Formats: sequence, C-alpha cells, structure tokens
Amino acid sequence: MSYKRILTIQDISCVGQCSLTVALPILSACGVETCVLPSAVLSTHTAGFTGYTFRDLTDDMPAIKDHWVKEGIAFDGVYTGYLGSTKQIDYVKEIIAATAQNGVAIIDPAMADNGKLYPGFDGEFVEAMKTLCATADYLLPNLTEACLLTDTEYKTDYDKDYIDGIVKKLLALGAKTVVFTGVSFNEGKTGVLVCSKDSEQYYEHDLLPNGCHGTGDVYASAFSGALVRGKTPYDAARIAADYTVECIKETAKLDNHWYGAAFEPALGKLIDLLQ
Ligand code: PXL
Repeated sequence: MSYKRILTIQDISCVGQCSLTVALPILSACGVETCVLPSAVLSTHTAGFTGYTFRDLTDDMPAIKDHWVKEGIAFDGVYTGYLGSTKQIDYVKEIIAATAQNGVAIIDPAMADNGKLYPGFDGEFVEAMKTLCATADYLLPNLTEACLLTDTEYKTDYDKDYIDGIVKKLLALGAKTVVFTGVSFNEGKTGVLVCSKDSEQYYEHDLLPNGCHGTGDVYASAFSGALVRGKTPYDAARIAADYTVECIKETAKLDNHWYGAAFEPALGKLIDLLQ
C-alpha cells in the first residue's frame, strides 16, 4: 500500500467533538499521514455552547505557507472544513495551489445546517466560500450549504428535480464532483448523492431518529481518508456513510451526549470497512 499524506485545514474546538479533534484521529485511522493547519482555536464549538473563546489564526497562514513552500512540502490531498474568517479563504486557496499541485482538493463548506448559517458567518463569508468551492475536486455540502452556495431557497420537503437543480448549479460553479450529504427521498431513509458532469450515483441508508452535532465532520473526514487512501469516490462516500451511521448509533447509547458524535468506539468498524 502506498503511504499518502493529507493536510486538513479547520478549527480546533477544544471541547465538542468536531473539526480537528475528529478529523485527525479519523484520517489517521484511514492509514494516511495527517498534517493539520488550525484555522482558529475555540474553547468549544459554537452550536449549543455560549460564551466560547475564539482565536482567529488567519494572520499566521501566509508564513506557514511560505515555510512549507521553502521546505518543498506537498500533499496528496487537502481537506478543508470550518474556516475562521473571510480573509482566510484567500489564504486557503493559495495554500492549496502551492502545496497540492498533484493532489485533490476536498472542500467541506462547513458554515451552516438546518437552514441557518452558524454564528459569526455572514453573506460576505458565503460569497467568499463560493470562490473556494469553485476550486474543489470534491465538494461536500449539506442541503443548507448547497442552497446558500447556489442562491436556492432552502426546503425540507423536496423532490429529485429540486436536488438536480442544485447539483447542476454547484457543478456550474466549478466543483468537479459534488458529494451531496443528507439527501432524502424516502421516509426513514437518507443518503449521499455523488455527481460529476457525466455520472450520478446515490447511496441510500437508514435515517436514525437521533441526529447529532458533528456528523458532517465525521463524514467528511472518513470520506477524505478513504478517498486519499485509494477508494473510488462512490466507495469513499458509502464507507463514510456507513461509518457515520455507526457513530450515531454509538452516540444514541449515551445519556445527554448532545454536543458531538461518539466516533471513537466505531473507529474499528471504519478500519474494517476500509479493508
Ligand atoms: O461541525 C462544524 C463546526 C466546526 N467548528 C465549529 C463549529 C461547527 C458547527 O457549529 O461551531 C467551531
């Protein structure tokens, strides 16, 4: 097996089981060398906690990139998640261009869910995020993010035409492959739609009653690890979905575990799925 190296750029939420505290162990479990660039450091994530601290690391990024370029450091993939500022998005584009010339850009436009932007993000951030998504080899939006990126009305009751219209716009934006999560056409089921200009595949799985925070990061991390490890986009999407379902089941066994997904007890299952 060849040994691949990925860079992931997203925040450290010290507590809350999301972003880097999820991505680093999951990517490592996928058997890929994992390098990190924290976009910000928060005491907790912003979904449900109040009074959290926020240290924006935007201004550190140019010097980090310059050092990596001087050292000739390159990545087989760059996977971006929650970013700390609008200005940072330009730096992230420069880092991808400078360090992943022969690698894949996997963009999770982590900025919104359930019809709403996360606290701290605004229309200017969404416009900047569109320019990053335009460079994506793989774009992993949820429905809310896909609507924001395409100026589409957010609906919870929709049909295949609505989803197809959004995918068409995301491809027109410039994303080469769209890995659209949380797309549900049947009651009790949800799934992931993997679309490029000339192909479309859908993987349907159970919709569990207890959704939990942080599953987007679990999904994107497992997808990125599986893809860089050599799986096809569809197999990576399927493995990530099956693993995320296991994590939600593990979380459901716990009392009052509202802030994140208990992804650690299911890491063995992820490793099995990758064999
Ligand atoms: O899971 C996405 C995410 C990542 N990082 C921070 C967040 C969120 C979602 O709310 O607040 C800081």
